[in-house]
Amino acid sequence: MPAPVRRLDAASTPISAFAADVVAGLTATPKHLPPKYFYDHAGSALFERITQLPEYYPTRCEIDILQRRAADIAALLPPGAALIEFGSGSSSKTRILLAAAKNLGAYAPVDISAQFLQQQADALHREYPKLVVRPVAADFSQPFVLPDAVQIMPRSGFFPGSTIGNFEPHEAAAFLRNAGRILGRGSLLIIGVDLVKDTQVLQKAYNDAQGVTAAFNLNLLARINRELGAKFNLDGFEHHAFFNRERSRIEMHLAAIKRHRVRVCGECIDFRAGETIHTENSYKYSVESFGAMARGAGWKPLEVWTDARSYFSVHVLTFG
Ligand code: SAH
Ligand code: AVI
Repeated sequence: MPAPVRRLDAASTPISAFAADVVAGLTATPKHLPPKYFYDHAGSALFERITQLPEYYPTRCEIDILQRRAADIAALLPPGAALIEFGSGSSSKTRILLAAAKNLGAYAPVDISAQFLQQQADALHREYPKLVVRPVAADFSQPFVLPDAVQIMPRSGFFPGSTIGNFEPHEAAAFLRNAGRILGRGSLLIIGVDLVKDTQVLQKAYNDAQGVTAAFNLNLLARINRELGAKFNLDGFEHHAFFNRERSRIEMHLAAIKRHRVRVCGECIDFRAGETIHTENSYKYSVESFGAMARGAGWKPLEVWTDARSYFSVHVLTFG
């Protein structure tokens, strides 16, 4: 019987790094904040609600592709491989692969949301008691170390959700190169990538009728209040999300309704009426543009599948 899930002992982002990034982003012009800070425990729970929304098509489309292709993916995974998942969240898509790939050696979910990760890893271990589960609380945009147990196994990567789209394109290419180094020559990466489509469909997905995406966006200010003792009035900001076709990205912003000042970590931050904090980009690719980026980062495309409407794509890549 393998050892139970190992406890995570540290938050993946030290408060001081969070404070420094918040002050740097809010004193810059235009104001911006890194989207990785959406994901404290409350943010992870809100993201799970987003995945259930009727307007948020990416999750349903990707699940459909993975369910149809699970056997093909399982056949490509080397026996005894460790599956390393980047940005695992609730690991719900992983369960589709685990049901098809019976001979995996281990599962290492990597996520910045440390407490949520621990809960999800514990739940997964209860469902799959024979699977070695080794959660890693880390920022995957920085160097991090894989657990010893998976270092000695062949490694395959899983990066669903189109989280790659939250990187700037040059950061996405750097991430892919680094993932190749972590996973090793000849390794596989199964990666979900959201596709360019009708503007209305895109904009609805980020402006849902129930306001869950707005709450997810505003949670960033709530988190700054909770962890850094700021006093943002959440009612003083509006959620804005729109498709910037020139840059091929959904932009999310928080717009100040009126002119005001907030103190954050000893700094006075002034807002003009209508001024925004740019909180997230979600880049949308074509199958070809993503393939070209992956090739430029040292990955060879092996397979690519889309859903019936070509809303979403799942690429299988091999490194080196
Ligand atoms: N894979 C899941 C969750 C996607 S949401 C799905 O497809 O539904 C994005 C996930 O990536 C969140 O769980 C978030 O906590 C994690 N994440 C975002 N930025 C991260 C970073 N820089 N390092 C590690 N994890 C990150
Ligand atoms: C995690 N990521 C791919 C989501 C996206 O669609 O860009 C985050 C999100 N932001 C708003 N809704 C969902």
